[in-house]
Amino acid sequence: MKIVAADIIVTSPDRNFVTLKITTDEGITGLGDATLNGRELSVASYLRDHVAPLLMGRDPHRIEDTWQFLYRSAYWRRGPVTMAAIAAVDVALWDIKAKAAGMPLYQLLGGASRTGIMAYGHASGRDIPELFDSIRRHLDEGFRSIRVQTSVPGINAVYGVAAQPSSTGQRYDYEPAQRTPLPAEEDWDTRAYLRHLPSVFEAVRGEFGPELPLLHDGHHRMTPIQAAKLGKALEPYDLFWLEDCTPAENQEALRLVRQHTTTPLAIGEVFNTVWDYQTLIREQLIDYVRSAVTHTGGITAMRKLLDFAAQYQIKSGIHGPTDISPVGMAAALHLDLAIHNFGIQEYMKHTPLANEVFRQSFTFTDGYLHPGDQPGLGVELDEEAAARFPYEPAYLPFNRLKDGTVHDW
Ligand code: EZ4
Ligand code: CO
Repeated sequence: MKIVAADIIVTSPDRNFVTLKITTDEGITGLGDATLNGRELSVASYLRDHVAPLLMGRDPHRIEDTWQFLYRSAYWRRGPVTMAAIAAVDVALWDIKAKAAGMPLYQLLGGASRTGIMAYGHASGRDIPELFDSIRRHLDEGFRSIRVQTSVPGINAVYGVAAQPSSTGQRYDYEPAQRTPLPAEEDWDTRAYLRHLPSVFEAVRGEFGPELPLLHDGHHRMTPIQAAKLGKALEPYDLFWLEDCTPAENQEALRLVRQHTTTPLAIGEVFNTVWDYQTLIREQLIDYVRSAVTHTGGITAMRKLLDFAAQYQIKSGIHGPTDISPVGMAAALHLDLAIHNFGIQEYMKHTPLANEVFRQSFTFTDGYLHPGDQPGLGVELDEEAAARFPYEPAYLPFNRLKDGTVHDW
């Protein structure tokens, strides 16, 4: 088999998605998700201008060889744009291989290690009653694990809270990117956040009991000592995990956090290679790997990363916000089903328009996801529908402290 075409489809059904479609001389096609929220066109260009010409005539079955060729021949290694582009090629080739085999992709990864994939949903509220309503809604939808994000008195707009005001007047639900010519400005105050958050978890545990797994995302905003303090303060509420407590490109920062708290730690949605985890995994400084399949070099690289993590009893917690397209989500689900050290899967439903463009066969039943049993990934792209929604510029917000200093968002 030979690759005869590699097309890049940019579409914006409620939000931007970049999709790679690889076609073979036998007429088999494979899809890969190349979406990098707020920087979409850079990956589209990387693929269209620099990678697609290299794929022509190659044997699509040679996935490992193609991965190593794209990684090493670029000379300029790693980084979110490069690794998102390599991931898209990798996932598209796995889609082709599985379709050629007539099997759902998870069968090629070793087969199912479980019957369903535990997913967590995202509850949020501007105050406690609104938060409780949101948690109840998620429980009614079937979620059995819930991420809790909340407004903080004294801060106008906090990451992860739906229905807050925005400096640009546009916001849709939990999706933080906004279709605006400039990034929205949000405000931040770590002391106010640290004072407020434990009382929210106390209220949630009081209302919903000790059983429900609860998660929280710190979104890279604390220093190590602040993160240690928060982890300790949250211990009575038995979190499933505290995510991205510090900007973890400094892996050593987690040593200090770890010495002070038994709250489980999850990190890595902005990472893109195994090297970003080297110290974190070897020293057992985290409990969950948060990488997206789409941003960390695809299934080939994620499998290696998660096998490395497994040696240290560290589990998966694959990134799954709406900026991962249904193609990227399906790739995550096939991997989740196959690996032994699965932890939990983030899941945020896409909008009806997105579902019109990407026809999916994965299911969500009683809190558990399953990738389905269609050959390949099980996602089809409706290119006519995609063409109806042209790219729209969108940016993630950024943060300033009270005195105007730019802070981590
Ligand atoms: O802010 O994917 O845990 N999930 C997250 C996400 C990220 C977005 C950024 O594009 O932190 O909501
Ligand atoms: Co996160």
